[in-house]
Order: sequence, then C-alpha cells, then structure tokens
Amino acid sequence: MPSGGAFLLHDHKTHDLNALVHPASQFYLMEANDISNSGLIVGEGRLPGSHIHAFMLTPIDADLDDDGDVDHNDYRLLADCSSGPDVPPQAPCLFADLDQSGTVDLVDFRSMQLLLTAN
Ligand SMILES: [Ca+2]
Ligand SMILES: [Ca+2]
Ligand SMILES: [Ca+2]
Repeated sequence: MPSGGAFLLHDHKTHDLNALVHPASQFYLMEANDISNSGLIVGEGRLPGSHIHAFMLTPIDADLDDDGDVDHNDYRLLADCSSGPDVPPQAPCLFADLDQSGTVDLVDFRSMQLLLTAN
C-alpha cells in the first residue's frame, strides 16, 4: 500500500476516500485537491503500473425516501429493490442503483452502509 492517500475531514473525523472507491476498481487516490459545494471531489490518483490521472468523485445520494437522512427506511427501500449481480433493476427501482452500475447489488448495500446517518 503506497503511503499518503486522499482524505476528507468532515464533522471532526477523517475519512479515507480510498475506502469509498468501488471495491473492483484498482484506482488508488493519491491526493484530493478540492471539493465543490455540491460535494464533487477532484484530485490525482493512478492505476497499478500507470501514469498519474486526475479523478473526480461524485457523491452518492443514498437518501432514497428524500427525508434528509440515511436510515433503516432507506435501507428497506434498497433491499426491496435488490436485483442481484446480473439483473438490471426495473423502472421503479432505478433510483436504488446508487453507483449507477446497472444493477442493485451488494456494492450498493455497502455504499449505503458507509452513508448511514441514523439507526
Ligand atoms: Ca432517508
Ligand atoms: Ca429517515
Ligand atoms: Ca449498483
């Protein structure tokens, strides 16, 4: 594991941005340079054996029922829409595909777990 990394300071806690990257991605975030008002984060990183690339991280909105928090109700909505690794979500469940990967699967559950704000 290379030294350094990209971190976000939020609510007096340090979050390792590399822990939030899709597990299947081998992209390593080396440093975060800026964050926009809407939460977009830009910085530099690289793939194994590759040159340095700029990255832009797009925040995931896991507040599925739009009530301002991410809790068990949002989790239930996601569970109801879970389609498995190779099955595209049906129209009413498109919102549950948090990472826009085309399926509602364990990666979306993991994303939501990281974002849970209440229990
Ligand atoms: Ca909610
Ligand atoms: Ca709620
Ligand atoms: Ca997904």
